[in-house]
Amino acid sequence: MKHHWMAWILLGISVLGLAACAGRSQPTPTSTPALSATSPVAGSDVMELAMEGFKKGACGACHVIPGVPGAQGTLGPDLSQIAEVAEKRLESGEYTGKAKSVLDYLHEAIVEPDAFVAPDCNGVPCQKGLMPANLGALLSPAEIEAVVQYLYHPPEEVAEQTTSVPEEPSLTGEVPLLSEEEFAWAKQVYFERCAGCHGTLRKGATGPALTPDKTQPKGTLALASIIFNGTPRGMPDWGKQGFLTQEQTEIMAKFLQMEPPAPPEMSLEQMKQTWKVLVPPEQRPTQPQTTRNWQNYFVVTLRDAGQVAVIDGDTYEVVAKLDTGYAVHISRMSATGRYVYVIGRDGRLVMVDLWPEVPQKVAEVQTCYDARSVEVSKYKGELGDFTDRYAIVGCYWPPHFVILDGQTLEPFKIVSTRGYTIDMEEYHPEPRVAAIVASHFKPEWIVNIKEIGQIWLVDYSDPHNPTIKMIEAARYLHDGGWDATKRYFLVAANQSNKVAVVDALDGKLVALVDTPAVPHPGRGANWVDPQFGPVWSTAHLGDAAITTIGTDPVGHPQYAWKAVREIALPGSGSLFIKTHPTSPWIWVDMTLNSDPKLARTICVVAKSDPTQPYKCWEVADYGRATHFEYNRQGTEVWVSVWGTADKPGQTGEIVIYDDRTLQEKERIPNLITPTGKFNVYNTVNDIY
Ligand code: DHE
Repeated sequence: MKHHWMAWILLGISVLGLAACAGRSQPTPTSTPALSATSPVAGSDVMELAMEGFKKGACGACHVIPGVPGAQGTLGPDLSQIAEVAEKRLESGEYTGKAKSVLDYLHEAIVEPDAFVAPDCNGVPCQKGLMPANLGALLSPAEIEAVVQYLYHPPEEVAEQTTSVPEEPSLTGEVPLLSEEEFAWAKQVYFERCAGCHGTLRKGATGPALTPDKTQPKGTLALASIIFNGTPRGMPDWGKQGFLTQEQTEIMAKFLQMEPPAPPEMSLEQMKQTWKVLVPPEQRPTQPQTTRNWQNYFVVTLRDAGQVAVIDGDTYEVVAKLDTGYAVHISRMSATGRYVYVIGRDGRLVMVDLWPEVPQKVAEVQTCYDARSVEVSKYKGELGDFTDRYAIVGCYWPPHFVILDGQTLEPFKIVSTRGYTIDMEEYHPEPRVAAIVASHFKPEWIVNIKEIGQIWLVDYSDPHNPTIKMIEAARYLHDGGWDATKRYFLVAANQSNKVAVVDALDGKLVALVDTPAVPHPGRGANWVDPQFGPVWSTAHLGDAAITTIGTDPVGHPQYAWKAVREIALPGSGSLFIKTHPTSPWIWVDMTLNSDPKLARTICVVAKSDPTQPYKCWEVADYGRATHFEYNRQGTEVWVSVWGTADKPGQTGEIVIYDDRTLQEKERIPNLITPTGKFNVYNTVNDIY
């Protein structure tokens, strides 16, 4: 059914003839987009017009289209054999749009893309709204017709190309211009919304690289559409969520095609200028002043308020709200549980003392411009008592970690993480520090260096002169937690679709486990599977599944460090999973799912029958459901409803469930964008 290119041009004069020749269904007379002899398009113009149409529509940014330079996109369906695919769909009855023929189908897909959304976009369901709805207006009728023809019957030499022969994307050389004001605005928005996933220098991590060689071939239209609509693999829909207007997404799209500006470095001296001891150690209480059950406090991130709330887990009262860093990210407790260390995305570390009647900030310091992780020294044993002695902050920019005094937050040691990737041994200017955990076996922190794929064991017994063992794992290390014995640390290498397992006792990598797309465990969930014994589970941003990995090399060696079970979920976009040793359930969210209903839906899986979710339900009628935490007793689960800071009544709340009956017990309303919640006792003891 393949034709020489010249023949294709000639046939372009009458697609009706071609349709018959190809044996495909013919377009209906009323809606046919086909060319005719009287069409304004004829002969070799067809190819040119098709190419112009593909370029204007930036189709190659999302699709593989043989013969179109740079068309290697994977967000939309592969269009190499779209006519055959369309024909099968029309015949099978799975198609639900209005087209009666393949040509109609192709035409409809361009001018009315949401009339039928294809079921498969490279392994994930295609997403409504992602394909720009304005192509019908943007392309001339003749261009649309030419594109339809091209896809219907690509010229022979093109049709023979396979998708396994990637074409080099070509730079357009046309860098869009922004005014100074627009550039400054876009730079700030990029830092606030995009740098976390794509990197400050845009070299990619949780999200793909966005350097000009990648973005220019996509062009403004396609980039803006992705920014506005999000993608099924976890890119948020900033336009649909109301964070960016159509015009603003275009400014962002243009910014992304320009060279990324590099932010400044930060010295120890600069950090010290921001350092404040608000209550010196000698003026702090020597025993708890409060009669509250402070070990059952929940420290709750109020993301967009730049605060944490300390909430009494017995009475549900908000005991204190304390100002912290910008877009505050996580909290970790000191080994004794008395102090909370809160890290903001702006690198500001705040230390809170939970012993006064009302919890109080006692010190703060800024350690970088962009940070995500903080941990403390926890080791107590033959080598000394390091509890509450040191803290460590992991930074995204500058790429370094900082060791601080655990009582005063005085920073005293900076270690750069710049280095070479484990796979290509290529220099990387921005290897960011992801999860950090403190070993229970040695005075060591396990520090995950995202972009180069190394897990560093940092010995803090002589913290001015730390020794570091660099373990090769996999690129894009992100978040993770201990197994139930706390000997093995499991960390997601998210864009590598792997979980790395480190033995903290022997100080070595024991496994790299393959998983579905973009594992995202938070700290994961430890439980005992009826078939496979002790396991640890992760959810996924890019796949609708929970992956379960065997963690018992002694009792169940045949399953150890293998993905033994996959549990299907109603959607992807999961961020967190949680359980408790005494609970019958595993709880999981789908926070970043592009369907608003799924984004606020949570599921529980029964440990006794882990083949499928036992129950899924929406926790609110707005916002996104995210992150779980148990109370100290392990009888309640707290879930955040992450709302919108400036929408009164819908800013966010915490919903509390009875963990045995799954019945709702209480709501703590009107919190500003609550996300992570950290119970003092559970965080100190790594219970999850
Ligand atoms: Fe997080 C953990 C990084 C977005 C809430 N997040 C982590 C960790 C890292 C990380 C490296 C592990 C820390 C550790 O254990 O030491 N997070 C990032 C990002 O780079 C990312 C993807 C994008 C960004 O721009 O920051 C990102 N994170 C988010 C959110 O949007 C969340 C949902 C809400 C928010 O804060 O904006 C969010 N991340 C959390 C939470 C944890 C976390 C609650 C800790 C989970 C736990 O139970 O330990």
